[in-house]
Amino acid sequence: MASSDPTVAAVFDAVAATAPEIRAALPGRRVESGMENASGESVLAGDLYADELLGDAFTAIDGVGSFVSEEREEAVDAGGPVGGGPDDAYAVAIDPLDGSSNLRSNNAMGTVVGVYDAPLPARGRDLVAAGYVLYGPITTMVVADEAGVREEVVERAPDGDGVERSVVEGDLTLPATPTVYGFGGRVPDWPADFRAYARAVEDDLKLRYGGAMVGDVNQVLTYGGVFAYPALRSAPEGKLRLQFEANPIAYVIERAGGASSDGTGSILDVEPEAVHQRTPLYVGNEALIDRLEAAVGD
Ligand code: AFP
Repeated sequence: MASSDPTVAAVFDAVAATAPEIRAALPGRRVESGMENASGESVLAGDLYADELLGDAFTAIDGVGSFVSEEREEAVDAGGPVGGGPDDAYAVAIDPLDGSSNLRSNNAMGTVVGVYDAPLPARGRDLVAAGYVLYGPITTMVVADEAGVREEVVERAPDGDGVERSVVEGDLTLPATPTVYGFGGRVPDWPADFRAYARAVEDDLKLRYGGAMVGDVNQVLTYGGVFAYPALRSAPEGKLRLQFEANPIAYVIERAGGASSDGTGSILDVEPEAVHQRTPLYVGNEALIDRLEAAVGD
């Protein structure tokens, strides 16, 4: 069940088509590239490979005018004016390999994608679709758009030519009863108000934190609960990037019936200032996000 918008469908076709290639390349690309990305983080060969594959794929899509990536300093022109007009192209934002530090420990990783109908950096409200690939025991892709949220299994076709995609959940919604939580950063680095919230939440929920946002968010989307990479005492803006991590994940969770916050309101309303700007990210069941905003809100 592809998106009704042909460009959105083409973007997720490209993401699905590259998923087996990225996954197959991971074992050989656990090494440091010796480079740092625009966020000052060390880059693995796997990050660069995924970024190159996806960048080439998006550039080939007529309806994509530009894209930004965690691994690239500036937006890449993909051939067309971007804006909200009927003939304008979309802008795509990607985290090509989210959780790449999990490569050494052989844990879950993912690819995050957001499709905006505005030039980047853009507000999350300008998203027309968002989703992620999860490289877990199996490769799945979650896609959220105006029709809702669905989960697909993505496998290489038996003849090796292309991929087979099967929708395993056509109407993915956040379970009403929360059961898991996952909070990033180090406890001593949590501000006192968040630490108090965390202590209260952990009495009711089970800890599920694997160090890759995509895997941890997928736990919340599967079992209900809350994921946070909070504002830290050492980094009040948190760690995660708005354009290609927080906005797409917030869009998915809100489309699935949950809520998102930067501590004061929906992530999708955060004012965009720069492609690599960071934001605290809290997503999950609405009541847990309301409690979070009551605890840390200004
Ligand atoms: P890497 O891509 O460098 O592994 O970072 C992953 C991430 O951006 C996000 O996926 C995780 O939620 C978060 O960082 C984990 O950060 P910590 O390593 O500080 O827990």
